[in-house]
Amino acid sequence: MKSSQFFLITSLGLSAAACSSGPPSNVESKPNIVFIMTDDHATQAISAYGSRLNKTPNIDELAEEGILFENAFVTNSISAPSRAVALTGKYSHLNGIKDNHDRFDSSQVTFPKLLRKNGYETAIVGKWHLKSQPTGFDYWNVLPGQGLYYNPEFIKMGKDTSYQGYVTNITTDLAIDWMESRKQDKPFMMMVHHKAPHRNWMPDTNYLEAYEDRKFPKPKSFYDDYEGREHLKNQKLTVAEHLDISWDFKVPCDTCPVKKVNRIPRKMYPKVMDRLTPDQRKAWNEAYKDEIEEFFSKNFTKEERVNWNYQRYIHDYLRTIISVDKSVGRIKKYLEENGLAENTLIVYTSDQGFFLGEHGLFDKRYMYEESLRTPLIMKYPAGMKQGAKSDALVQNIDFAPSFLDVAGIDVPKAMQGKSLTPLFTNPNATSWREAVYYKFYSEGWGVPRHRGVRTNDFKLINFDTDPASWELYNLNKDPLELKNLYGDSTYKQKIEELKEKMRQLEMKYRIPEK
Ligand code: SGN
Ligand code: CA
Repeated sequence: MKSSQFFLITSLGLSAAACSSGPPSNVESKPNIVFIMTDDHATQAISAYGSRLNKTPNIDELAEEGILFENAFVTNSISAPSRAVALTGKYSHLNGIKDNHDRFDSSQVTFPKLLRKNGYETAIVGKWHLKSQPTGFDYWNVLPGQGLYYNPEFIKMGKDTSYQGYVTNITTDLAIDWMESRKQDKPFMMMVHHKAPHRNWMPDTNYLEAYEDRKFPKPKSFYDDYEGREHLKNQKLTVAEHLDISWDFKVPCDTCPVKKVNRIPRKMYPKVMDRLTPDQRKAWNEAYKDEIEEFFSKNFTKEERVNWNYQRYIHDYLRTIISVDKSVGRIKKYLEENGLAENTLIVYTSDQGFFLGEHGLFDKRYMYEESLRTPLIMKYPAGMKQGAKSDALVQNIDFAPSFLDVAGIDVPKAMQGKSLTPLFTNPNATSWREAVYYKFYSEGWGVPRHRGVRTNDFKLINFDTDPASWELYNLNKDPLELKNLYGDSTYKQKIEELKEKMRQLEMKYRIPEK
C-alpha cells in the first residue's frame, strides 16, 4: 500500500500557530504519536460515550478536540491478543498470540520497529503482557505480567526495578520523564499502556472513597435469563457468583468460602496488601471500614447480596478510572505546554471493552457488544476534524497501518488492517467497511471458542459448543442482545447473507478452520 504522506496534509487549513496553546510547532516535521491504551476500560464508563455512571473530563476533552469512534471493535477480546494485534496489524493466528498464555515472537514486524527504522524515537511504559521482552523501542519500562497496583515492580530495559506509589501515576510519570529526556530533534512514538482499570480494581488512596454516596443502577440486561443461549449458563463471569469477597471486594475473610475460579486471587489478596506502606494501609483500612462492617453485620438475602456485589464492583472499577482520566489530562497538558499538541496524534483506547453487569457479567471475551466494542478517540489538530463522531466500523488491526500512514511510511502488505487517516477528514465516509470479523480462542472461564461477523445492523455468532450453536442479533431492534433470532425463519435470508460475509472475511484474513 502506498502511503498517503498524511503528515504533509494541510488541506484543512489548520495552522499550527493558530491552534496550539503552547509555542508554535513545526507541522512540516513528522507527527509524534502518543498511543494511550488502558486495560478493560468499557465505553459505558466514559462520559464522551454517554456513560450513565461517571464523568471523564480529560478523555472527553480529547473527543471534543478530535474524533470519537462509535464503532471501534477488537478482533479477539482479551489482553495479550489485542496487544499483539495492535503491534502487528494482523489477526491472532498470524501474529501467534491467540490467548494470554502465548508468547510473542518479538522478531516479527511491528509498527514501532518500522517507525524506529524511519527516524522515530520510540518508547513503551506500563503494561506489555506479551511474555517476551519488548523490541523496537529505544526505551521500555514495563510491568511484568499483569503488574501490581501499589508499589509495583517494572522491568526497565531488561533490568528489574520497582517504584513506590500507585501504578497509574507511576506510568504517567515515566511517560512524562521520557518525553522530557528524549532526543528533541526526532519525532517520537510513545505507548502509555496502563494497567488500570483491570481487575482487582484497586483505587489510588486519593479516590478510595469516591462515589461513596452513589448507588449505581444495574444495567437493563443484568437479569438476562440466557434463554436461547445455553452456553451462557456455564460461564464463570457473573457479578452475582464469581467475584471474590477479598480479592475483588476487599473484605478480609479467612472463613468465607472460595470458589474454584478464585483460589489464586484469594491467595494473592494478603500478598498485595502486604506491599502497602503504613500510610497506604492506613488509608485503605479507613476507607473500607464501613463496607467490611456491613458485610459481617448484615444477613443478606440473595438479592441484597447481588446488589451489594454490584455496588462494590462498580465503585472500585470507576475509582481506578479517575486516575486514568487524570493521567490523560497530565499527558495532554505536557504536550500543550511544550508546543507539541498541534503536531501530535493522541490516541485513547483500551485493549478491549468490558461488561459492567450487562448480561449479569463482569470481564470480556465474548463477542457481545460491551466486550467487542472498545473506546477509540483520536486527536490530531494538524490533520483532523475537531469534535466529530465517526460511525465507521473500525478495528484494532487498523492501528498499526494508521500510525505508519500518519508518519508517511508505506504500510506493509502483510498488515491486514487499513489506515484510518481517510476518516480523519471524512469521519463518516460511506462504504468504509461493511463488516468486522471476530474470533475468540477459548481459554477457560467457561466461555466457548467462537467467531462471528458484525455489520452496522446485525451480528451473527457461531459458538464452538457441542453441538455447534449460532446466534443472530438485530442490533437496531435489540441493542442489548437478549433475543437470539437464529431460529426465526423471517431472518433466513439475512443469515445466509451473513454466513457468506463471514466466509469471505475468513478468506480475506486467511483464518484457518481450527
Ligand atoms: C486475570 C483476571 C481475570 C481476567 C484475566 C485476563 N483475574 O486472570 O479476571 O479475565 O486476568 O485479563 S485476576 O484474578 O488476576 O484478577 S486480561 O485483560 O489481562 O486479558
Ligand atoms: Ca484487558
